[in-house]
Amino acid sequence: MDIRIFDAAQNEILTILPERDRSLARLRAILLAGQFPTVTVIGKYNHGKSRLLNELIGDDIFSVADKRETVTLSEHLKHNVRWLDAPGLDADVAAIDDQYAQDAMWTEADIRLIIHSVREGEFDPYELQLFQQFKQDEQQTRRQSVLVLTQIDQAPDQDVLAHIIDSIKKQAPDANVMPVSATRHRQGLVNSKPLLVQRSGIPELQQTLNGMIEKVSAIRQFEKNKIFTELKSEISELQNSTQTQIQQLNTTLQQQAESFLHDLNQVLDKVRVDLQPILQISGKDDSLEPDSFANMYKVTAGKRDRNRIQVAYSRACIEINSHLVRYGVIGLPDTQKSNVRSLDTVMVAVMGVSVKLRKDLKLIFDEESGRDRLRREFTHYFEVSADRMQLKNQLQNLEQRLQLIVQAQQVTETLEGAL
Ligand SMILES: Nc1nc2c(ncn2[C@@H]2O[C@H](COP(=O)(O)OP(=O)(O)OP(=O)(O)O)[C@@H](O)[C@H]2O)c(=O)[nH]1
Ligand SMILES: [Mg+2]
Repeated sequence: MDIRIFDAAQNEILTILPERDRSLARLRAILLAGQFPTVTVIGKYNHGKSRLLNELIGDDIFSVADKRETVTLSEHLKHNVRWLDAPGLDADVAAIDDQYAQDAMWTEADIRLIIHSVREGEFDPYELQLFQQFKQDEQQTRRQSVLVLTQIDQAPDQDVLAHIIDSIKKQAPDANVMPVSATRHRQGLVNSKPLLVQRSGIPELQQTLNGMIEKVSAIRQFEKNKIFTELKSEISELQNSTQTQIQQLNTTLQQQAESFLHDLNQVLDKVRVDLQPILQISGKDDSLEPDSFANMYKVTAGKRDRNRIQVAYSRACIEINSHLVRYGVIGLPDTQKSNVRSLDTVMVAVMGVSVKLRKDLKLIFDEESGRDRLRREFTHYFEVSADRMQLKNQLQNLEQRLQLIVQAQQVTETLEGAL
């Protein structure tokens, strides 16, 4: 599989499962390593990691020094194995060096050589904690490791050495512990002293490694299956919970709309009943009597009637407004706002400010066409009200997320088929 295809798929999956970055990085490393098992060294600086790798490879490939030496990852392919040298771990190490070390131990390694020099005595708390993390990881991924105790030639005598090894075995009870000396191995080879080579512990380590290397391919398969099984189940859980949220939100939106309309109808019915005494008059309609210059300052029957109509109209509006307020339908949407704040209300937008004539009152509140218009317009403003819009945005976001989840599900399946 082309790595660019993998990377695109990886991004899609990480969009919805960001906490799975390590698993995806591991899949990517397996893909890039191809057929070659990766053996990495892990341990504090100056414990002899690079030198041990050189002995195992049989060549001075990685640079060795009596100071902090390795600062980046370097790899070498030999005997169909990818040997990976990594910087030493330490509390005061630069973040970038440490990232390389982290990549080596968590992402790249098929087999971990956990390196500890007997010169240092037993594990320090940091090493112990790290060791326990590896054990945990081994239980989950089945990746293999060896605890290599280096520089055994530096122990003052056999008793001290045996004591150190013993106490480390107590700290790491189920570890595969192998004591070695790179110096002894090299001296044995250079001076043709097979016994010294034997006593260096390197041939035994090599043998152990060969057995482990044979298992790598099956273990990788196990790792891949496990990662994909987990990814698929997490994605499908996300899908279910998102679908449930969408359903709930849809139900809420629908119930709100139904209850808004139901209550509005009740208010409109009540207003209609309340207005009947004013709408149903027998005889002359005084409101139609025109004002004239002559009675400008007089109280006339026409003025009194029109005043009654205006008051009835205001009452109806107040009644309807209290319904709107209950549903948060108050201000106009931003796009419709004017620069006169007091007029920017849904009430004014739909109802206007005054009604003087009986026929207008009847048209607005009593006739079906008028009532339909009120229902239509108030429902419109209800739908664009702030709370309602917020819920709809939430719904839209969830639907977009669901789409991303479904995409991630598809690419996960494609990846699984291709890897
Ligand atoms: N006596 C003795 N010295 C060793 C042995 N292995 C490594 N050394 C020495 O220990 C020092 C550190 O070795 P390196 O292999 O560079 O150590 P490292 O763990 O790779 O160190 P960093 O790259 O800094 O993390 C060097 O001087 C090595 O020659 C050994 O088995 N015996
Ligand atoms: Mg090194």
